[in-house]
Amino acid sequence: MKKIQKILVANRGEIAVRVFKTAQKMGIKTVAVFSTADRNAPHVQLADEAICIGEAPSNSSYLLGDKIIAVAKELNVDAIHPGYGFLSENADFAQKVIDEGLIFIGPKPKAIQMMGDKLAAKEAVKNYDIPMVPGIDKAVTEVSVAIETAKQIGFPILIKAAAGGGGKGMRVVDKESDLEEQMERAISEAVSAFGNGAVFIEKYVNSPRHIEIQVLADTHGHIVHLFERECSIQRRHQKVVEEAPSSILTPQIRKEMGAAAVNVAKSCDYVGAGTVEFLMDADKNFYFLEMNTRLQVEHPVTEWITGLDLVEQQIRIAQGEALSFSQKDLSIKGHALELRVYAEDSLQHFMPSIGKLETYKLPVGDTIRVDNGFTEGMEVPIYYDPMLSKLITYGKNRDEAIAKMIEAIELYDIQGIQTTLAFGKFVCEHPAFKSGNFNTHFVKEYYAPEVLEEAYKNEALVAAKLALHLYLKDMNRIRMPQTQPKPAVQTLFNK
Ligand code: MV4
Repeated sequence: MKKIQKILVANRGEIAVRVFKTAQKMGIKTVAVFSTADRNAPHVQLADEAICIGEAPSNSSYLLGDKIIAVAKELNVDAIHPGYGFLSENADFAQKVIDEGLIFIGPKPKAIQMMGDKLAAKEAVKNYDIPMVPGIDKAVTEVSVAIETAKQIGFPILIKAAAGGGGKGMRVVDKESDLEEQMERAISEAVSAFGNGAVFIEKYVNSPRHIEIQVLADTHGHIVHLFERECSIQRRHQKVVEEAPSSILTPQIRKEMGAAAVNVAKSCDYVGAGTVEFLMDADKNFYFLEMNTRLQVEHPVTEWITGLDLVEQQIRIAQGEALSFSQKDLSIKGHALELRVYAEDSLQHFMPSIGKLETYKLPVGDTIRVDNGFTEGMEVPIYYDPMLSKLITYGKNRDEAIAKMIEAIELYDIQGIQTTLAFGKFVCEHPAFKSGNFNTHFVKEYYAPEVLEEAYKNEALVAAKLALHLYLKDMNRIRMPQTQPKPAVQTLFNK
């Protein structure tokens, strides 16, 4: 296959920047597409060419597959990288890209489609010896069938939408008398959210951990896994902190999960970079959940512990190269953490914080990486995902990576909007997180705005004390050696 010489990224923000950096490293020309809200965005600045494709709302710009393909053809682009979100897991878009004679940097449309339907995914992996949560792998419409299934596997059960994923349309049912009502709700929710009312039933796994395996598959039949990421720190199915490796996997379980993930990739004839998600229960049993057929937000932690550039691997695979390493060449070195920094107010129910980045200074350091999509002076658009940047830190071990994360959080200087940085610090300093003894309920269990407010208050008090101390020292030394502090100030100082 011919070498890719020009790539268009059908995306925006930090991931577009991320892909352009590797393309440039590889000597590949780059094309950005952008909406009117992103005229001054870094991804537009960085690309060799940039084309405005429409108005700010995603469905007038970044979701216009046909328009993006037309731009790609017009500019003699060889390949389209979809990033994550937007068109990245749209099988019809991938097919159109191919039909127009371009390369889609990702798996075949068939794999995207199969893994996008959770029931089709279960069907695909059936003969590949993959551990599954007990349940029914067919669409359930009859309440009687649901009751039968629930009795077999035992309550509590979880009703899930076949077209769902990411937690949308899930319902826990504790007892038989709630089942009919919850089924009806789940089905009507699935119809309105996905236009597909198919639901299925699984045993509800209590307080699970979310562990996912990165895989790479080339077009020559080679598949490897790049170990795991743990993403249990989430807030309403939005990941907050991710890490690699997981603090609870043993080498044996890691090997078993890796082998299972490679088999999932095999089952759908996977090509490219993909992620196989598992749930892990308190006894370290793991169960296949779903496969994400894109490069994920949290890919940098895997890059840091393996030394691989995943975007480079995606591009090499897309131009027909065979993987240049095998499983035995891969090992884990050190520990990496990622914090997603959102333009949200952690004290106000994580409401989007809109406004201008009056000050926007990012941390720098040897074991600090920031994947960022914004610059000082930019408005944070209300139309897209509110993630500003990803802060990734590295250490020889987990404790070092956590300490570096806390240090790096404090090096940020963002004025003009609220961010989740302090919330990230709260997580990293929490005993449950530090000990590794946590699960997907961490945020629900431990976080309340009051906890952060208290931390802010203490910080303000320390700052006030320090300022006063310096002020008094200064007065004594230079200006008015005899002057006593005013009583009101004295009170604050002695508190
Ligand atoms: C589950 C589960 C418990 N038992 N399935 C949430 C997102 C979707 N991908 C699957 N999810 C879950 N499926 C069974 N049988 C608990 C969750 C879940 C979860 C999973 C991963 C990360 C965070 C989560 C938060 C709540 C629930």
